[in-house]
Amino acid sequence: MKTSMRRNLALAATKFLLASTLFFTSSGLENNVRAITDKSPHSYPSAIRRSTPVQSNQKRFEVELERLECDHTTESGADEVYILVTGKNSDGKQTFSERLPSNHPREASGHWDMNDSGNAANNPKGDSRHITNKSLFVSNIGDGDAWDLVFVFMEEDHGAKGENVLSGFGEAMAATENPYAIAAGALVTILTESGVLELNVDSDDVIGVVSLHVTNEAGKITTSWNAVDRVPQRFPFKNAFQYEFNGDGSFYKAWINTKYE
Ligand SMILES: [Ca+2]
Ligand SMILES: [Ca+2]
Ligand SMILES: [Ca+2]
Repeated sequence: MKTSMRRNLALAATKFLLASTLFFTSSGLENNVRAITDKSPHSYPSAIRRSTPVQSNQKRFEVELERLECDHTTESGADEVYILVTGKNSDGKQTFSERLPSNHPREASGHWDMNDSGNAANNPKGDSRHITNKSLFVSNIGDGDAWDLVFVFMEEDHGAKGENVLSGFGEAMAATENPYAIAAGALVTILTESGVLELNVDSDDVIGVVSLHVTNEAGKITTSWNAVDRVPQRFPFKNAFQYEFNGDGSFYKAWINTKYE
């Protein structure tokens, strides 16, 4: 993507962020808080997967990508989709950075091949229209603690092969005062300075970015979601949102939910 186009997109996304923050304050937060306190068994279809044993003053919390659907690719042929998850705990000690499906840039194991035709899901031998049930984050949250997390949906082109840009990206995000409220332009700057994105080459593309602030107050888990970049629409869904992403000419839908025990 050209620098000028990137700048225009960043500007548009910043404007959108302002608008979505207003939307969020007026209605999204209420919807979300109501959703997370719904403890009906049907809200938690699968067990929470990865974490250390939960202590009495903690809650085990998971963010799950229930489904990602490709309705328009960034390029002709399949998109190579991966997700960067990064964040920090309010305790000032714990940080988190992970690339899904694995931290192997420009290798088959480091992305999902997704396409906007057909209806295949989780296709191990070809393109998938949908990928489902991906655990994006799991942690035990202590009473009084909070996590700020950012989920960057990416499409791989000629990103740095074999270079570990993830740690630099994670460190820069952890050094950000409030990752949950990061502006679209500031995020693109961090992606560029850490080497995830490179200017003036056929670099990887940003599909869409959302962030999450989750707190544990005396056992009550509260989530707040923010549409950071390239998110034209979102709708309440279960305990989180259905997001639309349109970065770099694409159109994706992501259904994300949260659960705790
Ligand atoms: Ca691309
Ligand atoms: Ca491709
Ligand atoms: Ca590609």
